[in-house]
Amino acid sequence: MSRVIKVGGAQLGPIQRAESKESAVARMVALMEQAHREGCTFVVFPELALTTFFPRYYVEDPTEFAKFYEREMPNPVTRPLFEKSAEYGIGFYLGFAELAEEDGKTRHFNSSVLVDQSGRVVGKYRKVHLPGHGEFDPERSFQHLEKYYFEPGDYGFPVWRSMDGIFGMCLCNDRRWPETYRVMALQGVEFIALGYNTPSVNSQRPEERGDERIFHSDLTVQAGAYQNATFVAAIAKAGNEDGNPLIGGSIIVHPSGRVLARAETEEDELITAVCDLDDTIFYKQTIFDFARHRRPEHYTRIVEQTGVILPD
Ligand code: CDV
Repeated sequence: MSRVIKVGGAQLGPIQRAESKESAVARMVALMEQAHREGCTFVVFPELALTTFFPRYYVEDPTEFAKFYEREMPNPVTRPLFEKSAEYGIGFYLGFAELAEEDGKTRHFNSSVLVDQSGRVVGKYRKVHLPGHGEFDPERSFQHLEKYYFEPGDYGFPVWRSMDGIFGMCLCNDRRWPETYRVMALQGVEFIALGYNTPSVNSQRPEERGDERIFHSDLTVQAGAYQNATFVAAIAKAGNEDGNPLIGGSIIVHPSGRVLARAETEEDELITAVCDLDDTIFYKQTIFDFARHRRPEHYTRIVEQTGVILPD
Protein backbone atom coordinates (compact mmCIF):
# COMPACT_ATOMS: atom_id res chain seq x y z
CA MET A 1 0.00 0.00 0.00
CA SER A 2 1.40 3.39 -0.99
CA ARG A 3 1.43 5.94 1.79
CA VAL A 4 2.48 8.87 -0.35
CA ILE A 5 0.69 12.15 0.26
CA LYS A 6 1.31 15.30 -1.69
CA VAL A 7 1.27 18.07 0.89
CA GLY A 8 0.36 21.67 0.20
CA GLY A 9 1.65 24.25 2.62
CA ALA A 10 -0.84 27.11 2.24
CA GLN A 11 1.01 30.13 3.61
CA LEU A 12 -1.23 33.18 4.03
CA GLY A 13 -0.10 36.73 3.52
CA PRO A 14 -1.24 39.36 6.01
CA ILE A 15 -4.84 39.58 7.21
CA GLN A 16 -5.57 43.18 8.16
CA ARG A 17 -7.76 43.78 11.19
CA ALA A 18 -10.53 45.15 8.98
CA GLU A 19 -10.54 42.09 6.70
CA SER A 20 -13.56 39.84 7.16
CA LYS A 21 -13.37 36.14 7.98
CA GLU A 22 -15.31 35.49 4.77
CA SER A 23 -12.53 37.14 2.79
CA ALA A 24 -9.83 35.09 4.59
CA VAL A 25 -11.77 31.90 3.85
CA ALA A 26 -12.10 32.89 0.17
CA ARG A 27 -8.30 33.27 0.02
CA MET A 28 -7.88 29.83 1.60
CA VAL A 29 -10.37 28.29 -0.82
CA ALA A 30 -8.31 29.74 -3.71
CA LEU A 31 -5.19 28.09 -2.25
CA MET A 32 -7.09 24.82 -1.89
CA GLU A 33 -8.17 25.04 -5.54
CA GLN A 34 -4.53 25.55 -6.52
CA ALA A 35 -3.56 22.60 -4.30
CA HIS A 36 -6.15 20.48 -6.12
CA ARG A 37 -4.76 21.50 -9.51
CA GLU A 38 -1.27 20.54 -8.29
CA GLY A 39 -2.43 17.14 -7.06
CA CYS A 40 -2.24 17.71 -3.29
CA THR A 41 -4.14 15.42 -0.93
CA PHE A 42 -3.46 17.32 2.30
CA VAL A 43 -3.19 21.07 2.96
CA VAL A 44 -1.80 22.89 6.00
CA PHE A 45 -3.06 26.40 6.81
CA PRO A 46 -1.57 28.73 9.48
CA GLU A 47 -2.36 29.40 13.14
CA LEU A 48 -5.33 31.80 13.74
CA ALA A 49 -5.96 31.69 10.01
CA LEU A 50 -9.30 33.50 10.04
CA THR A 51 -8.21 36.82 11.56
CA THR A 52 -5.32 39.16 11.98
CA PHE A 53 -2.92 38.07 14.76
CA PHE A 54 -5.15 39.78 17.35
CA PRO A 55 -3.06 38.95 20.50
CA ARG A 56 -0.98 41.98 19.53
CA TYR A 57 -3.96 44.17 20.55
CA TYR A 58 -5.35 44.73 24.03
CA VAL A 59 -9.13 44.59 23.55
CA GLU A 60 -11.42 44.97 26.58
CA ASP A 61 -14.78 45.58 24.86
CA PRO A 62 -16.55 42.19 25.18
CA THR A 63 -18.30 42.56 21.81
CA GLU A 64 -15.03 43.20 19.97
CA PHE A 65 -13.30 40.46 22.00
CA ALA A 66 -15.96 37.88 21.10
CA LYS A 67 -15.61 38.52 17.36
CA PHE A 68 -12.21 36.85 17.27
CA TYR A 69 -13.53 33.41 18.29
CA GLU A 70 -15.38 30.47 16.66
CA ARG A 71 -18.05 28.64 18.68
CA GLU A 72 -18.11 25.62 16.38
CA MET A 73 -16.06 24.13 13.59
CA PRO A 74 -17.17 23.99 10.85
CA ASN A 75 -19.50 26.97 11.00
CA PRO A 76 -21.24 28.98 8.28
CA VAL A 77 -18.12 31.07 7.60
CA THR A 78 -15.67 28.17 7.30
CA ARG A 79 -18.05 25.70 5.60
CA PRO A 80 -16.72 26.47 2.07
CA LEU A 81 -13.35 25.01 3.11
CA PHE A 82 -14.96 21.80 4.33
CA GLU A 83 -17.05 21.53 1.15
CA LYS A 84 -13.96 21.95 -1.06
CA SER A 85 -12.14 19.39 1.07
CA ALA A 86 -14.88 16.80 0.43
CA GLU A 87 -15.22 17.73 -3.27
CA TYR A 88 -11.48 17.46 -3.97
CA GLY A 89 -10.60 14.69 -1.52
CA ILE A 90 -8.11 16.95 0.29
CA GLY A 91 -7.60 16.70 4.03
CA PHE A 92 -6.50 19.82 5.90
CA TYR A 93 -5.31 21.47 9.11
CA LEU A 94 -6.70 24.85 10.18
CA GLY A 95 -5.79 27.08 13.11
CA PHE A 96 -8.49 29.23 14.74
CA ALA A 97 -9.53 30.87 18.02
CA GLU A 98 -11.99 28.60 19.85
CA LEU A 99 -14.71 29.59 22.30
CA ALA A 100 -16.08 26.54 24.13
CA GLU A 101 -18.89 26.28 26.67
CA GLU A 102 -17.72 23.47 28.97
CA ASP A 103 -18.66 22.51 32.54
CA GLY A 104 -20.79 25.64 32.83
CA LYS A 105 -17.83 27.86 31.91
CA THR A 106 -16.88 29.87 28.83
CA ARG A 107 -13.38 28.83 27.77
CA HIS A 108 -11.02 30.22 25.14
CA PHE A 109 -8.29 28.29 23.34
CA ASN A 110 -5.87 28.77 20.47
CA SER A 111 -6.90 25.65 18.54
CA SER A 112 -6.56 23.69 15.32
CA VAL A 113 -8.54 20.95 13.63
CA LEU A 114 -7.46 17.99 11.53
CA VAL A 115 -9.91 17.29 8.72
CA ASP A 116 -9.80 14.13 6.62
CA GLN A 117 -10.24 13.77 2.87
CA SER A 118 -14.03 13.52 3.20
CA GLY A 119 -14.25 16.91 4.92
CA ARG A 120 -14.84 15.38 8.36
CA VAL A 121 -13.16 16.69 11.52
CA VAL A 122 -11.08 13.85 12.97
CA GLY A 123 -9.26 15.73 15.71
CA LYS A 124 -8.87 18.97 17.60
CA TYR A 125 -5.79 20.36 19.30
CA ARG A 126 -5.55 23.20 21.83
CA LYS A 127 -2.23 25.07 22.00
CA VAL A 128 -0.23 24.04 25.06
CA HIS A 129 2.69 26.51 25.04
CA LEU A 130 1.17 30.00 25.14
CA PRO A 131 3.88 32.64 24.81
CA GLY A 132 3.70 36.25 25.88
CA HIS A 133 1.86 37.82 28.80
CA GLY A 134 -1.58 38.10 30.36
CA GLU A 135 -1.84 41.83 30.98
CA PHE A 136 -1.12 44.96 28.96
CA ASP A 137 2.65 45.58 29.07
CA PRO A 138 3.61 49.24 28.43
CA GLU A 139 7.31 48.27 28.16
CA ARG A 140 6.86 46.32 24.95
CA SER A 141 6.96 47.86 21.47
CA PHE A 142 3.89 45.71 20.73
CA GLN A 143 1.79 43.32 22.77
CA HIS A 144 1.80 39.51 22.72
CA LEU A 145 -1.29 38.80 24.81
CA GLU A 146 -1.83 35.09 24.21
CA LYS A 147 -2.07 34.47 27.95
CA TYR A 148 -4.86 37.10 28.09
CA TYR A 149 -6.87 35.68 25.20
CA PHE A 150 -6.42 31.94 25.80
CA GLU A 151 -5.97 29.34 28.49
CA PRO A 152 -3.39 26.58 27.98
CA GLY A 153 -4.63 23.61 25.99
CA ASP A 154 -5.98 20.69 28.00
CA TYR A 155 -5.72 17.84 25.49
CA GLY A 156 -1.94 17.29 25.59
CA PHE A 157 -0.47 16.18 22.26
CA PRO A 158 -2.70 13.43 20.86
CA VAL A 159 -2.19 11.84 17.44
CA TRP A 160 -4.77 10.41 15.06
CA ARG A 161 -4.79 7.48 12.66
CA SER A 162 -6.19 8.99 9.50
CA MET A 163 -5.46 9.18 5.76
CA ASP A 164 -3.29 6.01 5.98
CA GLY A 165 -0.89 7.63 8.43
CA ILE A 166 -0.46 8.87 11.98
CA PHE A 167 -1.04 12.62 12.22
CA GLY A 168 -0.34 15.12 14.99
CA MET A 169 -0.82 18.86 15.42
CA CYS A 170 0.74 21.74 17.28
CA LEU A 171 0.73 25.53 17.04
CA CYS A 172 3.46 28.12 16.63
CA ASN A 173 5.39 28.47 19.91
CA ASP A 174 4.94 24.73 20.52
CA ARG A 175 7.54 24.18 17.78
CA ARG A 176 10.29 25.61 19.97
CA TRP A 177 9.79 22.96 22.69
CA PRO A 178 11.29 19.50 22.08
CA GLU A 179 8.67 17.91 24.34
CA THR A 180 5.98 18.78 21.78
CA TYR A 181 7.45 16.52 19.12
CA ARG A 182 8.64 13.79 21.49
CA VAL A 183 5.23 13.23 23.09
CA MET A 184 3.76 12.74 19.62
CA ALA A 185 6.71 10.62 18.48
CA LEU A 186 6.13 8.30 21.45
CA GLN A 187 2.74 7.64 19.83
CA GLY A 188 4.33 6.94 16.44
CA VAL A 189 3.57 10.24 14.74
CA GLU A 190 4.52 10.37 11.05
CA PHE A 191 3.26 13.80 10.03
CA ILE A 192 2.97 16.92 12.19
CA ALA A 193 0.96 19.90 10.94
CA LEU A 194 1.92 23.22 12.50
CA GLY A 195 0.75 26.76 11.81
CA TYR A 196 2.45 29.90 13.10
CA ASN A 197 2.33 33.71 13.43
CA THR A 198 5.80 34.93 14.36
CA PRO A 199 6.50 38.67 14.51
CA SER A 200 9.58 39.64 12.48
CA VAL A 201 10.94 41.60 15.43
CA ASN A 202 11.43 40.44 19.01
CA SER A 203 9.49 43.04 21.06
CA GLN A 204 11.94 42.58 23.94
CA ARG A 205 15.14 42.45 21.84
CA PRO A 206 14.79 44.87 18.89
CA GLU A 207 18.11 43.81 17.30
CA GLU A 208 16.68 40.30 16.77
CA ARG A 209 15.06 40.54 13.35
CA GLY A 210 13.80 38.60 10.34
CA ASP A 211 16.78 36.43 9.40
CA GLU A 212 17.46 35.31 12.95
CA ARG A 213 13.74 34.71 13.55
CA ILE A 214 13.55 32.47 10.49
CA PHE A 215 16.79 30.72 11.50
CA HIS A 216 15.29 29.82 14.89
CA SER A 217 12.07 28.66 13.26
CA ASP A 218 13.96 26.40 10.82
CA LEU A 219 16.28 25.13 13.53
CA THR A 220 13.48 23.95 15.79
CA VAL A 221 11.31 22.45 13.06
CA GLN A 222 14.17 20.60 11.32
CA ALA A 223 15.51 19.26 14.62
CA GLY A 224 12.00 18.25 15.71
CA ALA A 225 11.46 16.34 12.46
CA TYR A 226 14.81 14.53 12.51
CA GLN A 227 14.98 13.68 16.21
CA ASN A 228 11.48 12.27 16.08
CA ALA A 229 11.52 10.64 12.63
CA THR A 230 8.52 12.52 11.32
CA PHE A 231 7.50 14.88 8.53
CA VAL A 232 6.66 18.40 9.72
CA ALA A 233 4.88 21.10 7.73
CA ALA A 234 5.36 24.49 9.42
CA ILE A 235 3.20 27.09 7.73
CA ALA A 236 3.14 30.83 8.40
CA LYS A 237 0.80 33.71 8.31
CA ALA A 238 3.26 36.24 6.94
CA GLY A 239 3.71 39.85 5.93
CA ASN A 240 2.70 43.22 7.25
CA GLU A 241 -0.55 43.26 9.30
CA ASP A 242 -1.48 46.90 9.91
CA GLY A 243 2.16 47.87 10.37
CA ASN A 244 3.15 44.71 12.27
CA PRO A 245 5.45 42.46 10.21
CA LEU A 246 5.33 38.66 10.51
CA ILE A 247 8.00 36.31 9.16
CA GLY A 248 7.22 33.96 6.28
CA GLY A 249 9.61 31.08 5.74
CA SER A 250 7.04 28.27 5.67
CA ILE A 251 8.72 24.89 5.22
CA ILE A 252 7.90 21.23 4.72
CA VAL A 253 10.55 19.02 6.33
CA HIS A 254 11.48 15.37 5.73
CA PRO A 255 12.27 13.00 8.66
CA SER A 256 15.94 13.33 7.68
CA GLY A 257 15.64 16.99 8.71
CA ARG A 258 16.01 18.17 5.11
CA VAL A 259 13.76 20.98 3.88
CA LEU A 260 11.68 19.71 0.96
CA ALA A 261 9.94 22.99 0.13
CA ARG A 262 10.20 26.60 1.29
CA ALA A 263 8.03 29.67 0.72
CA GLU A 264 9.75 32.54 -1.11
CA THR A 265 7.28 35.34 -0.42
CA GLU A 266 5.31 36.89 2.44
CA GLU A 267 2.05 36.54 0.52
CA ASP A 268 -0.55 33.84 -0.05
CA GLU A 269 1.67 31.11 -1.48
CA LEU A 270 1.32 27.37 -1.90
CA ILE A 271 4.40 25.22 -1.42
CA THR A 272 4.22 21.52 -2.16
CA ALA A 273 6.16 18.37 -1.33
CA VAL A 274 5.63 14.69 -1.98
CA CYS A 275 5.80 12.96 1.42
CA ASP A 276 6.13 9.18 1.55
CA LEU A 277 5.15 8.36 5.13
CA ASP A 278 7.18 5.15 4.84
CA ASP A 279 10.30 7.38 4.82
CA THR A 280 9.83 7.65 8.59
CA ILE A 281 10.41 3.92 9.08
CA PHE A 282 14.19 3.84 8.59
CA TYR A 283 14.77 6.48 11.26
CA LYS A 284 12.20 4.98 13.63
CA GLN A 285 13.87 1.57 13.35
CA THR A 286 17.51 2.67 13.61
CA ILE A 287 18.99 5.78 15.22
CA PHE A 288 15.66 6.78 16.81
CA ASP A 289 14.38 3.35 17.75
CA PHE A 290 13.01 4.64 21.04
CA ALA A 291 12.33 1.23 22.58
CA ARG A 292 16.00 0.22 22.22
CA HIS A 293 17.80 3.47 22.97
CA ARG A 294 15.81 5.78 25.25
CA ARG A 295 16.72 5.98 28.96
CA PRO A 296 13.63 7.51 30.61
CA GLU A 297 14.98 6.77 34.10
CA HIS A 298 17.35 9.68 33.44
CA TYR A 299 14.68 12.05 32.13
CA THR A 300 12.54 12.41 35.27
CA ARG A 301 13.38 16.11 35.67
CA ILE A 302 11.58 16.78 32.41
CA VAL A 303 8.21 15.89 33.92
CA GLU A 304 8.86 16.68 37.57
CA GLN A 305 10.31 20.15 37.15
CA THR A 306 9.22 23.25 35.24
CA GLY A 307 11.82 25.93 35.94
CA VAL A 308 15.56 25.57 36.44
CA ILE A 309 16.95 24.33 39.78
CA LEU A 310 20.54 25.46 40.03
CA PRO A 311 23.20 23.31 41.74
CA ASP A 312 24.28 24.32 45.26
N1 CDV B 1 2.11 32.83 17.87
C1 CDV B 1 3.21 32.48 18.57
O1 CDV B 1 3.19 31.54 19.35
N2 CDV B 1 4.30 33.25 18.40
C2 CDV B 1 5.50 33.02 19.15
C3 CDV B 1 6.13 34.32 19.57
C4 CDV B 1 6.83 34.15 20.90
C5 CDV B 1 7.08 34.92 18.67
C6 CDV B 1 6.49 32.13 18.42
O2 CDV B 1 7.08 31.28 19.09
O3 CDV B 1 6.72 32.28 17.22
